[in-house]
Amino acid sequence: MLSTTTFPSSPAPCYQPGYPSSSSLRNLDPLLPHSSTPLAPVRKFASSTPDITPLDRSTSSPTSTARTASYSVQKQNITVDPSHFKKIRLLGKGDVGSVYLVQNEETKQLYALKVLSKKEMVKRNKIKRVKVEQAILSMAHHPFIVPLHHSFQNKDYLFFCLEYCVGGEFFRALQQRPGKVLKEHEARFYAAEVVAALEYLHLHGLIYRDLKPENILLHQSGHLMLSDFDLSVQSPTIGNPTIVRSAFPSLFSHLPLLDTKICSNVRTNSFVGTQEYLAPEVIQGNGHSSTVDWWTLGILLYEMIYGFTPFNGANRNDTFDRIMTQKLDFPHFGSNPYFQGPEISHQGKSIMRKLLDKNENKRLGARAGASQVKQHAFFKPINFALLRHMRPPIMPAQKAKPIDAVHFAHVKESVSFDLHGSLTGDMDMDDDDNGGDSHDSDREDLVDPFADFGSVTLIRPKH
Ligand code: ISQ
Repeated sequence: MLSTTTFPSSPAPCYQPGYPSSSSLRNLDPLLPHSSTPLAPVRKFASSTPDITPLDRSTSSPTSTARTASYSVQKQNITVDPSHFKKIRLLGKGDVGSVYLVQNEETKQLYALKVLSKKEMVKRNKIKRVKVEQAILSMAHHPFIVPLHHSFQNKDYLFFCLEYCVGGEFFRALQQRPGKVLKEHEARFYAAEVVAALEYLHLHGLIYRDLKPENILLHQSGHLMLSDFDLSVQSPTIGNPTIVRSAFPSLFSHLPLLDTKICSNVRTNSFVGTQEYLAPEVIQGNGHSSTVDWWTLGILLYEMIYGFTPFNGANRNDTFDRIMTQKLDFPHFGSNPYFQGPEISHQGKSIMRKLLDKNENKRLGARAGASQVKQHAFFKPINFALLRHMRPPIMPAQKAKPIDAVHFAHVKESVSFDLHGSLTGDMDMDDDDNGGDSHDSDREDLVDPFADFGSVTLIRPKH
């Protein structure tokens, strides 16, 4: 039995992130209905309609403070445009754009510049999604979320100028480990950082929805950073966190829990995510809530420890079948020649079992959100308040020069994108259809759908 006390005002979570002003985060559209069955045969699925309306970020003064606490992000209307940057190399390509390593010509600071083609976004019905992504990135201020420094646009493209994460994709770092696995204590460290980031997002009424190694970057410090918010969704109303007390305190849960689940108390029907990471309720399509993020954390933890995901099948339907019905199995490490340590602990298996409960209402985190997850015995060795000061298990090679981007795959740029020129250079987009996202783009000529994608500069303290 639980008793619930409403928290009097927004408390500071463990990283004192500062809170969005109520007006900046609450003017969101109601959720839109489910729209994307049948499923398209692609790895990542997205419904054709994003679930939220971008936040109103209009600023009347040259500098405005988006949040109230001392950790607030300050916004400035400094005019930044592509001519301020020199392109160094292509870091990655997606379906509507590319990410370049760029250098600010004046300050010599390196950034990751995400360049999105307006034409492609209109074609794939991603207009609202990109505005939502901008809203989230410019609001977020957390050590494990990639910081946005500037966003701006020109006639053909939208630009997100993001912190450059020298360590590259976590996915690649995992691939390079012997046996493509981490030791349990290493996996625990990264899982804890993910929990901290998800806690922050949930407190702000956001569901991340696309947790996977490909969306995690490694900062120069070795700490991870979540990137890519284009599938995230925000609750139309943000509840205040509450205190939950258990009537039957156990050894590990004698303290009251801060219920952050209530902050992102939203159910959405859109079908998004990456096949192997999809939660059963997402596949079912009857709506899902922030507990999908705890399911994906379970899959991530499993993949970090065992080197593969637990329900991967021969094809999409087989994978979905397994997610819906297959019991969670733990392989024996005897079969992995690279594994030299002890078996996975009882606590390790227990947290994976509880995160991967097919019943979303029984899943770890369903009762009180992140605080409940943090209280699991698996995280006992973790001091969440000091996480960012702990030494990460994988440190990007400190000898390598950041500008050499040694932790990124060499992606060939088939058509050179000219940051300084007329900017009519056509970026090479993948041809895959993203979950039935495409639609007729004739409307594009009538109104500029990106007119309200404002230029913004965020004053960030150095990491
Ligand atoms: C930051 N650093 C390197 C690569 C990136 C890709 C996408 C978003 C941010 C990034």
